[in-house]
Amino acid sequence: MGTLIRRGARPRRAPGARSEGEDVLLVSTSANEVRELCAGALDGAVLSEPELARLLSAKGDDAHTVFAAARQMRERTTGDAVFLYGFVYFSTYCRNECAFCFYRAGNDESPRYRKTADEVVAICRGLAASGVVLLDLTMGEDPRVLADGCAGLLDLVAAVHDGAGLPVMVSPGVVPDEVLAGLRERGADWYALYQETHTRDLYDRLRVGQPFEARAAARRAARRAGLLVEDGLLTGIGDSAGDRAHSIATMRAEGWEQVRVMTFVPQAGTPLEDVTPQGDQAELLTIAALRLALPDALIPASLDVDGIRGLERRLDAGANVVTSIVPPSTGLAGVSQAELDIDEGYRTVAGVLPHLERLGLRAAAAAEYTRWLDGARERLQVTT
Ligand code: SAM
Ligand code: MD0
Ligand code: SF4
Repeated sequence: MGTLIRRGARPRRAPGARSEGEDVLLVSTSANEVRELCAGALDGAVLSEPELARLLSAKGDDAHTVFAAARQMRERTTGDAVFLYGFVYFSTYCRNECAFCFYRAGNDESPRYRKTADEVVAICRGLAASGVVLLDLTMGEDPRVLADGCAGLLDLVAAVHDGAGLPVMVSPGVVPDEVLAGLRERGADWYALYQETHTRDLYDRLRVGQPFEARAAARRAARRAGLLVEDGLLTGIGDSAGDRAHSIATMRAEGWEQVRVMTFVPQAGTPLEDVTPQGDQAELLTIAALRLALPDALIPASLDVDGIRGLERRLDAGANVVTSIVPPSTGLAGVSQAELDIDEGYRTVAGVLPHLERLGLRAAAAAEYTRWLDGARERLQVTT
């Protein structure tokens, strides 16, 4: 991996003795370093983990330099197009005990429901008519849906694929390799499975009782089955800039087609409910660093963290997808914000469009998204 900065050439601060003049020098050194790293990334340099961590620690004007570079990178790949994804959390039952999740098995406070296939297809048709370009079918690890070789899930994907006429993403948790192949056969395009962190000991505290390797292996199996893959991380759960840099480098090495980051939202009734919520600066810098490290990847701005008011910040950081568009009045929940902005109708295509317009961006049409998918599959064939 290339190192952009010749570290020996940088001015050094004498320990304990910092004059006013040196402060100025330090500030401009830091600004120069961030600018140099961003320029290097835009020139095609592969940033090392320490360099990514440096970008992730940028503050004030330096952070704005990183966001501006990320926007420039996005402009080169998907231009002003933004892909809007519909989100259907069709079963909130789960057998797992993820420490961060509202829907962990032991939590009595979360709403539990399971939609029928007919209900899901009707919701998906409505979402398609509203202008989304993809349908993300998400579930807790619901034993009923996973029974009999995941028959319920496979049938549902076929019904949505045939009935709604849009690309489909499936977010079912870890499923066996043959089920991944079955999902592809029934028309699924994407498999989403987030590691949350690629730092093993932190992972073990978050995804309690779920082997680290099994999750990583499921994504690779999905790719072999012909699915495009999304990985992602959580921030604000005890991760450092170094951990985030490691996640970015790991996801870059795998070359996933979509990568995401979400800020942890503390949930009632869970072991992490009293964690002090972090602002979203770490998430925004991670979006930007992801954009610089994986220029071709789709990167979501999720409405599921801070609702519609957080959207423009995430797009300004280099995201080119809006996720967690949920139709109002259907009884559907979000994952980390179960209710925020849903029944108000802000998490809809109509709610999102004015924000895109203000930023000089536009919602891509379904045909444009299909072309993006075709291009991604072609790139995959060249590299694997
Ligand atoms: N049950 C499946 C699984 O866990 O893979 C599918 C659901 S998955 C799409 C839910 C994702 O939402 C998690 O992987 C995590 O990244 C995010 N999430 C869950 N709880 C969250 C919280 N409290 N704050 C922020 N993000 C959260
Ligand atoms: C989102 N609530 O996009 C959804 C979810 C699952 N593939 C995505 C985390 O924010
Ligand atoms: Fe279940 Fe997914 Fe929540 Fe973990 S993150 S408890 S697997 S719904």
